Amino acid sequence: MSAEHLALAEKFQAGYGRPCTGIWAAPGRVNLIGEHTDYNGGFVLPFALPQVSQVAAAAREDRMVHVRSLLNSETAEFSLDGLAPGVVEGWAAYAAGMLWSLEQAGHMLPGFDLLIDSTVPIGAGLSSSAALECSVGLAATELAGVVLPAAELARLAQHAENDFVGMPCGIMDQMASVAAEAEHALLLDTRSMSTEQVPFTLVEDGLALLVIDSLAEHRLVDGEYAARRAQCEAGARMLRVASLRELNDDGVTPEDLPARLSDEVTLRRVRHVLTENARVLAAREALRTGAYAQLGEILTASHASQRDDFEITVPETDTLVETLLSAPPSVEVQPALGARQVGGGFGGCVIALIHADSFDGLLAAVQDNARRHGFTEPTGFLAHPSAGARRLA
Ligand code: GAF
Repeated sequence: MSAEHLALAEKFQAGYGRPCTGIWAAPGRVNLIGEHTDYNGGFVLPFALPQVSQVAAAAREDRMVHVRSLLNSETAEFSLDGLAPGVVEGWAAYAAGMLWSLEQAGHMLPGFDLLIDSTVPIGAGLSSSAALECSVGLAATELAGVVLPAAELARLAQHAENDFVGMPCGIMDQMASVAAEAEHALLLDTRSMSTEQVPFTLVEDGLALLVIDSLAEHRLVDGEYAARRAQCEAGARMLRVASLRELNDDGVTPEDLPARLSDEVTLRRVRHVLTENARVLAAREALRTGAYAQLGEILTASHASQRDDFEITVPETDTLVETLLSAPPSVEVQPALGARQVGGGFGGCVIALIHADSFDGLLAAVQDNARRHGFTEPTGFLAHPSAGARRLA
């Protein structure tokens, strides 16, 4: 057991007065591309971060669940009997919702003692909540002797978030957390649920994927995400398709849309989804062939579409993207090849495809620029495609 896992196991022992049975982890994710396509039956291309939610766990003899977080030192206690949406709220709802969802699907569980820790930045659009759900789901199923395919665990985690927490998300984050592989991005067709592991190693080409947290407020359990989803569903109804993805299958082009949609806002929302699906497939091709300049352009086009058509960017993230793309080339710093806001929107993180040796210079440039705009100074790190959910000890 690594020193870090040992420390978590010791804290479990100290808090619960008995040893944990094991430690499980599930990662946060960066979505390389494919934003707001997952609930439209479309394509996404996320990869898993090394940052994970970890849970030390042991089953109990009764049906009580004790869940404690090292992030805020809070403990929630509830019984699996009578567990229903609204009974547990706040951060613990993600853990409770996962257990509720498993039981709803017919998997009887014992009670648990759970100790949670996480290195996934919270509220940054990097799926800290999916990581929490999936780590708890993995621990609970293994301790209960329930064997589930990864996609089913992801579906139940999504069900927890949709119907227990009340966030109408798609399935991308949970699938990335359970099914991603190291050194790969995960191409997911959210309609068929088929997956393809796309090799994603930039290191040998001297490139890197920079993640910058704008630290602009990012809240998904609010009306805007649900409003976008409702607008997409309304667009699909107007176009008489089961999901907007069908437009891609039918070879519909953005130029075809004005004749078929009279409402201007709906047209722009639909155009984002249509073009974003095409960008995901183009990005996969660019990764396959090592066409990184093209990949950069695709990422930047995704940002423009999120800003102009889907209207989910904020001044902080727009400024970050502009700064990353326009940093004057110098001996030390080359501008990013492409950049975009990532995740549900309205703040959170921006990713950029960069020359690895420009990391320090670009980070300094965006921090400096944010200060001048009166924005919170952003933080940044290089993201390495990492493994999906797993047992650690
Ligand atoms: C959030 C949701 F949880 C995902 O399902 C997805 O829709 C994403 O926003 C936008 O692409 O992360």
